[in-house]
Amino acid sequence: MTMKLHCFGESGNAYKVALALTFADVEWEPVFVDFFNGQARTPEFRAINEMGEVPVLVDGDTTLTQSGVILDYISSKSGKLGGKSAAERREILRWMFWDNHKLSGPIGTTRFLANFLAEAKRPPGVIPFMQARLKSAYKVLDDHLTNHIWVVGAAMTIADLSCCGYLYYPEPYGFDRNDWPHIDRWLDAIAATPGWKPPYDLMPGSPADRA
Ligand SMILES: N[C@@H](CCC(=O)N[C@@H](CS)C(=O)NCC(=O)O)C(=O)O
Repeated sequence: MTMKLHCFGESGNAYKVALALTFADVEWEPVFVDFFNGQARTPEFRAINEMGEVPVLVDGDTTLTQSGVILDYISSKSGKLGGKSAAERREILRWMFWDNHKLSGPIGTTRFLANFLAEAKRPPGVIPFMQARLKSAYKVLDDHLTNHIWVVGAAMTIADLSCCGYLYYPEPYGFDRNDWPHIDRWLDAIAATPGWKPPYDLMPGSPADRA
């Protein structure tokens, strides 16, 4: 049965899932959520996800939210992109929790403020504050990748896909690949995987639609 991914192009958290579905050779189709016109706040959407967030994955009778949970489900169900031992699986979880808290979460907010919120509504000082904190996170990842080809183990896993989700987006939010050579090498390696596409080619909706 075809899995349905409720998503929109700008969502880095949905992009992680779209990449995992693609790389795991799962049959899936996107269901566009009109986030910028408030669809995620409607009662109809809250009935699918009480948290009012994308991504949502629907697989038959199973509905899942939170990208980390969804990535774990895809990996368990497909037998791909997972750890090779209990210790590796824990290490994958460790990096996915770190990503949600220190990397993807703050990037999502910073990128939204810097690109999608009207300039007049941007709270002064918040963007530079977030960017300074994010620099520490980029350094943690870049340092880790100096002596690891992949985030965990000897092959690409859902930990890589969780951490990379936002780093391919073109809008400026303070991350420049040229500053982080090991992240740069690792992003190239993920992008060389068959089926990889940039976010706005893999999911419906992009800033161009609102231009
Ligand atoms: N921790 C969640 C974060 C999900 C999230 O923040 N999604 C954004 C889009 S990328 C969203 O739908 N936000 C709606 C809102 O904050 O109102 C995950 O990993 O799935």
